[in-house]
Amino acid sequence: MSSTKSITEKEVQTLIQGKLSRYFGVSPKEASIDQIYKAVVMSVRDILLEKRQQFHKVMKSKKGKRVYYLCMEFLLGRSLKNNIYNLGLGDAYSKALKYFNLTLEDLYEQEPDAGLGNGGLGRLAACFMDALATGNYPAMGYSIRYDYGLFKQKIVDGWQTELPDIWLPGGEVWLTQRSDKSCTVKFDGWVKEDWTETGLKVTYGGYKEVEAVAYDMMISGKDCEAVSVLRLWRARNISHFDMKLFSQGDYLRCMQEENEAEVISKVLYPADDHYEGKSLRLKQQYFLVSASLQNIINDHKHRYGPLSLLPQQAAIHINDTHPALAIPELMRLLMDENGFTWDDAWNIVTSTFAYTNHTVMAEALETWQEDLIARRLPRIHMILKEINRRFCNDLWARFPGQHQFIDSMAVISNGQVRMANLSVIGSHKVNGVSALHSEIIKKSIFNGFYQIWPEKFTNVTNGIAHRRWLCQSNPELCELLNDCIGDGYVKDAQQLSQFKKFEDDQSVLKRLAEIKHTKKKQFADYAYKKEGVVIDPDSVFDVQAKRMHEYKRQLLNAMNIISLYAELLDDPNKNIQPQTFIFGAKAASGYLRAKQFIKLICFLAEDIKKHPKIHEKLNVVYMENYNVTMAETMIPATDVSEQISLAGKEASGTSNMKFMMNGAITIGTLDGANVEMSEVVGQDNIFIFGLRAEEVEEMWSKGYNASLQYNQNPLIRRVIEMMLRGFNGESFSEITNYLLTGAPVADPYMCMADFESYHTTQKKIKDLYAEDKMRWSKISLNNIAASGIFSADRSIKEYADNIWHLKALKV
Ligand code: 26V
Repeated sequence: MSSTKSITEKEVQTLIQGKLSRYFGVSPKEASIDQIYKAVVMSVRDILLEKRQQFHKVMKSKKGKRVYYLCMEFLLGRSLKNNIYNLGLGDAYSKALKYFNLTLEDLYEQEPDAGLGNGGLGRLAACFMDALATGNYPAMGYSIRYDYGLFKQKIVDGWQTELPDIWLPGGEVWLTQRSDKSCTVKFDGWVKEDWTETGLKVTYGGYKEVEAVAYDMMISGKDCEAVSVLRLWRARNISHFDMKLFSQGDYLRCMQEENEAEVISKVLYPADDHYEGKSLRLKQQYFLVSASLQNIINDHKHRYGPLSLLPQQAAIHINDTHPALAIPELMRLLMDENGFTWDDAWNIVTSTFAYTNHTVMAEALETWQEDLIARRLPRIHMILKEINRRFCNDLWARFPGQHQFIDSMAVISNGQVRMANLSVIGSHKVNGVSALHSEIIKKSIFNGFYQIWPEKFTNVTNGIAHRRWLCQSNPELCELLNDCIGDGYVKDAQQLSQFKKFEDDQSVLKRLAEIKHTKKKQFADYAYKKEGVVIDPDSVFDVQAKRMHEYKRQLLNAMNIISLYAELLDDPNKNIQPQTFIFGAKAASGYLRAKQFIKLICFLAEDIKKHPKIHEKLNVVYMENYNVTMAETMIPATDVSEQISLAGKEASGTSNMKFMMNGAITIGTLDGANVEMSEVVGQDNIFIFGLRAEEVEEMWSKGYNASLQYNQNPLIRRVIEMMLRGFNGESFSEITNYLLTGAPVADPYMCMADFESYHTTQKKIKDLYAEDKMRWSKISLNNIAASGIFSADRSIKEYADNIWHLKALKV
């Protein structure tokens, strides 16, 4: 296969010019920047398509196994820079663009973020597509082509408001419509069962059909043969115009039907914190699952023939429970459309699926009302009942009389369908996303299943696409790394460990500090341009960037800032390390508590500004509309990474890994992947504080008393007092009530229990920054050197080896 690196500047220029003339009818001189951006994307897309086709040929001839990754979210961000970097085309494109009087950076700025995800779960899926391609694994992701991605956040007077994210005008150019892959998905209607000589015959009638139209996006890997494909489904009304209705003048009904079908792929659900049993969400899930499985089955039959071979040829991954209806849907397709018996179908299903759990938060666990499923998906409902009946029968035989134990594992109970239980029962492997989380699920939500099938449970610690999060967003640091250890880490992140040899090299440490300063200046410029805020790059940048949620405890961070503010109000001349606390976070639109936290932080920021002398030392910045692209400039500029969730609640976290790899020093609890970070980097190079997961459990079982913390700690009292008195003219009594007297429990995420420990650890980390810059750089270097294990390449290899039994394709 010819390498894309051999494509010349001249060829690129001709490609772009061709696109401009063919699609926009303009010459290079007449073209607008938007047209040039699109022409450039089209040219990259062509290169990717060509590469994919060649890989496809090899895949076909080798008849190897493939992995299909089902996920309701892919938080991709921008793609142009990633693809040009991965394909090694930076030089050719930069030079070709001179002819158009543009730089690559100009064009990167034209691209909207593809924000088809909420947070960690969706970004992980995107990072995995990159690692799959780089590892030469034959892979396909499936999701929905939402018209609107995650909302745009606008903060008006401290209050978050949401605006639609219209990404398609600039983003669609990455997508190739595949009319040949369309299929239909059926909803509603009735099911009739007839016992015939050959067995049970199921007839499904009276349904409404929706067309699923495929759109493919190619995702490149680095210096490899493979290209991953992300197939996104769009819902389209089947009969565009019912002419009869139309000629009778029933235009509105006609339109309404079209609307009902197409609304399925209109918008991404903007919550990742609590589950709501909405009919539209159920339809989205089934739409994704049904279209994808039909597609997988058709391809399989076309390529290999008998479906009995499916488990040898396909690994299908259920990413969180959102695509769990894939389990009954594959049963349906095998039995109703391909004549399999229940037992044979069930064998295929349970050897094909694997499932990842991403949360233990009770309110995020999906349970659908049984009657909603019965109405919308009558055939799936029947199959679910049968899965449940057979499973419970088996359990009764094994555990006679243990009613409660059996009920806790049932798929259907009390009129609710439990998707997590379904996912475990229908999969051959179940994994958590960090060592701690994988232990917790075995002890808590899946304990019963763990007793029955201990071998089913495993761990794969999350990882990040380090080529995006390090190589592309921090080229300055990569230059230093290249000088010290060569560039082997680009394809093998574990080689970052060689950087440790330089921990006492003063010139390297000095360069590291300079690079951080450069990245901080870049971010300060960006923040000024974007939001008009002034940030001092000589202050320490302390960053918490992630979804706004009680369990992530941005409130604990705010409480510590308030205590610093109190100290400086008492003594404005106090000599402290100037600090900038930066927040980036969206709240789910209906999550009022999270919105109050945003307001608290914004008003606190305003209040501090009223004291210029204090403001010089203590600055709070709330960055509006945090997204992937913002993260790419914010993370490399960070000195202190805040990973302060209540222990036991954050399944893994992935921003913690991105910060670490960019040399930030972590202040965090022993939660999620922080535990493994502290193991690999060593206690001396991370600032751990607070209760451990088992201490949290113990405290709850004994009865957590929030007001005790308040009574015992004068600093907490002062903080609460200040919140009550208010900032920027507004009292935050709802938050103080939440902490002190909240129902059903006060301070449910134990901000007060961890306050003291957090506050002292904050002081330690800031003192270190103020007093010993060389030691700071040394710790920073150690974090970079130890971070290689958190590459998504490693995670994907573990999935491939231990869960999917998938081999990389050697070309
Ligand atoms: C839940 C729900 C509930 C219903 C409404 C829509 C919706 C959308 C997403 C979710 C999933 C929440 C789970 C999640 O995002 N977990 C995060 O997964 C990351 C990747 O494994 C992990 O690093 C984070 O710790 C974990 O919170």
